[in-house]
Amino acid sequence: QDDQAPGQANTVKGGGTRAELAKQPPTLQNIYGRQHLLLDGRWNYITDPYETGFYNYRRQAFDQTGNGTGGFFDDRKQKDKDELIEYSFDGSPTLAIPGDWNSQNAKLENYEGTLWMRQQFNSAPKEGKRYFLYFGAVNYEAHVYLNGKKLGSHKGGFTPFQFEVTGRLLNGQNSVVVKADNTRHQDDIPTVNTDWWNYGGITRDVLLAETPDTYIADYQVQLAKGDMGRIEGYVQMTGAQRAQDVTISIAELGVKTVVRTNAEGRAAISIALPKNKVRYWSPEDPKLYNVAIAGATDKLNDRIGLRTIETRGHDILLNGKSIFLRGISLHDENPLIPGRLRGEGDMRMMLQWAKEMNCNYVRLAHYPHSEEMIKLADEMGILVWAEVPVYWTISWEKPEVYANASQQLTDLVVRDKNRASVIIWSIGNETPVSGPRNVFMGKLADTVRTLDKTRLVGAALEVHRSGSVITVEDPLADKIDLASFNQYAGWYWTNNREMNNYSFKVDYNKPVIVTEFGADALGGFHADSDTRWSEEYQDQLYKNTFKMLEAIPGLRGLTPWVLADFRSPRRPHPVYQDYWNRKGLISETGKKKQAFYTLKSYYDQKQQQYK
Ligand code: GCB
Repeated sequence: QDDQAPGQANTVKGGGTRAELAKQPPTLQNIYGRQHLLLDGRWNYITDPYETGFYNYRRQAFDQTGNGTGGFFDDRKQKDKDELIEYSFDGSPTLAIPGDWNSQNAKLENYEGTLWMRQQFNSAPKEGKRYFLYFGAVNYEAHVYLNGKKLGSHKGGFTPFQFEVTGRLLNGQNSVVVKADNTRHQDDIPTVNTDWWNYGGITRDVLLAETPDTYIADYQVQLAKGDMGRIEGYVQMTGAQRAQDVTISIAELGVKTVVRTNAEGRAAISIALPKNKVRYWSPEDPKLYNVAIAGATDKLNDRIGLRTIETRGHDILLNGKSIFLRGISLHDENPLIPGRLRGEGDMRMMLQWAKEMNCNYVRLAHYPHSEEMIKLADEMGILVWAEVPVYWTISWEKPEVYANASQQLTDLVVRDKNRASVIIWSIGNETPVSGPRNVFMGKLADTVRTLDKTRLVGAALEVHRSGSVITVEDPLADKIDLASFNQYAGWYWTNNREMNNYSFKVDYNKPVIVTEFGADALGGFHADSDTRWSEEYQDQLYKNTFKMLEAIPGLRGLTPWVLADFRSPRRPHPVYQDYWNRKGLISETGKKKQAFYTLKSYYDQKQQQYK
């Protein structure tokens, strides 16, 4: 082999440099509402544990040394019979995208590293249109190339990102290549240690979106905080003609407002709603209105629910009325065909299970779930706690780690801010109290409030025991809107008999939300209620927990852990776990465990109480 000469900075068609590429406009609001081509389907892939397709043998990155030099992103095909090329996407196996790789090939079940994926598609780019390559999520680090040219990279496994590809699409066949790497690192978000499977790959939709030259980049259309009579928000245009008139209308309500965007393309929106006409969004009546946003150069439609959410003392007020959050936690994972939820069918199954338990609320743990899931929650009338993977022991003191967490939180809020179902932004789970952690989490709380003033801010805190009293002592509790915590009495400490000697003391004048409790039960394993892993043990633990929780005056909701069994590398017990976390109320074969019905009847009572 030859040494590769260190090349110059990679310039892209149209003269843009990588630095310019970094200044991409924010991800498109309402991606599914746009003209688009789905690039889902079968993608060819190459497993590359040594990153041979990314670095030359001197460990220099090919995309730094110039194009056409050996990187797999070149997607080269042998032309002459004496030509040496040691890879080929043609003839390589395929994966269904969206989809994690771990669950599609037994050899990849535990794979953590680099996989290259390629899709070919046809396009006929039009004059005067702009094009964006949009990824719903890639876990964890993605490098993206179009027709051999690097578009950029992205870190974070659960949030969307995009690259503008105007001027770079070929008329005819195009090749998009993604290098995805799900290697865990201490300084990532999440960090090395999680209780869930590290599913790698392109786990959500890939879209090629088309917009006019000047387009609606972003908007917010939601009720003003605590004001059921007024919509407040903004619209953001991007492009040469960004100062223009934009009309926002809700025909069904007879509402129409025209705003003029300023030189930055932005205009505030404030719309008075007609009295006594609005059907407010709620789990009982998940009414969505067609909202049309139309400028001179672009128009978009969205379906938006109108509701307010506030707290007053211990109460959570939805549209001014006190509610109880009858919830359940869930992962973005299908227990029946293990792997990430692949699409609407899988998602509907999960939310439907929650509804069968009489839930009006879900905690989408422990990272942003897909945009489709949130839209389904809007449609099905399920309130949502949305979270970022600031989980357990993050590197609290590193600015770049904070920047990553804050970016993921920002991307989540940007994406879902028009969804009525989302009522709580959670900034993390079970993060251990310390000075640096308090600063980090406190900043996240401030950040999320600057991004969205209308929703509640939560975090799953931890409890402490002193004698037989369980308390929450966490300075972060002062910065958030809820006294929200996980607790595992009867499972990680004490047992079904002893847990009854404990009681809660939660001294916050805020709604108390128990974000987790639970016990593992192997579906179909029956024994007495003192026998660990049995359905009876889990069921008894739920009954004991309800008794304890009922004594908390401010209790306004719970999301037991967890809706369905899910895979976890941390759960090796050969008989009871087999690398599954068994705290599901539904087993990996879809069978409801006893505690499912116990929780349902508790929720039936709560529903009556809060009628
Ligand atoms: C927790 C975590 C959750 C785990 C669960 C468990 O506290 O928040 O991610 O899966 O406990 O089963 O231990």
